[in-house]
Amino acid sequence: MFKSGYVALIGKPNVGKSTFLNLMLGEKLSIVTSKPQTTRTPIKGILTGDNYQIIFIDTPGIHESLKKLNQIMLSSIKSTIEDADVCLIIADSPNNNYIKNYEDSLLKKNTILLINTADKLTKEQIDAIKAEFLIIDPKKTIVTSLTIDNPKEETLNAILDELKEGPKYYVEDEISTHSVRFIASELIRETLIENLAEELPYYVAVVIDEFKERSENLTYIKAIIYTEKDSQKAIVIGQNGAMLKKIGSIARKKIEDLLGTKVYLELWVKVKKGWTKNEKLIKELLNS
Ligand SMILES: Nc1nc2c(ncn2[C@@H]2O[C@H](COP(=O)(O)OP(=O)(O)OP(=O)(O)O)[C@@H](O)[C@H]2O)c(=O)[nH]1
Ligand SMILES: [Mg+2]
Repeated sequence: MFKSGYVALIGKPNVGKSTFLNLMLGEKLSIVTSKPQTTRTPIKGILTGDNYQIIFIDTPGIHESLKKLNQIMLSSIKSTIEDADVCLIIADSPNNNYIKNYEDSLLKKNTILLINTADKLTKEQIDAIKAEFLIIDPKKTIVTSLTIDNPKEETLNAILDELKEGPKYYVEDEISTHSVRFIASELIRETLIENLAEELPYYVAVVIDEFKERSENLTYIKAIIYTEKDSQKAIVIGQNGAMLKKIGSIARKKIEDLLGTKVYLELWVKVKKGWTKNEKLIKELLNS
């Protein structure tokens, strides 16, 4: 029997959802940083085996902010849960009150609870997390540490137990529906998050303006980094352009690994006044 289905990855910011996706796919598809709220748009990753196909949807972390950008990021999560066949919830600490807001949708689904960073948790904390999720009645609970234990087989089997017979939606070698262009813009954003202090990463967006294969071994990419204010633009550029140069050189190497060619990366910084507060601009910058 061939099994297939959609698996939504749900959890608070920074619990390891994107780390999990990359582990399952064996590829870096979703960006990962040590800071919360890294993932902004749902990222689809496809894992195909001899008798199964799983489509993972990596979502932005659930949190309780009222800011416009955050609300737009969250609005997609409920529908992702509703469209999924299985929900895999990742938690790395107690206090998962958000779950109450999704209880009705989650109770209709088969759910798996993955307790991550077990290396850092006490037995009491693990028991507290398990108790919090009793209300959604998980089919299975896995206690692990994604970066240490490599729980790929165990989670894969748990997911396959919950999936039903279904079609092969995508061809075998397709691991994502996202373009390399989009993934390249995410790698630039990941580099910005890693190198900019404090809150600033939340006010930047990256849009690829040109993406051209100049030859078999050289790709030319022009990307625009948008900030909300002139003062933020100045920080991204840095003194004598030092910060932008550093971002460019780190991001270029990541994109070269992705594409397998040399990359000529040109970065521009522009101001789009108040973009994180304007629904139309948010949609434009997040989806281009
Ligand atoms: N110590 C430890 N760190 C981990 C583990 N799993 C993930 N991390 C780290 O936790 C951080 C967050 O991981 P992400 O995968 O970006 O988390 P996320 O849930 O996708 O976060 P958002 O996209 O912001 O919602 C990264 O620095 C990971 O390397 C683990 O098992 N142990
Ligand atoms: Mg993420």
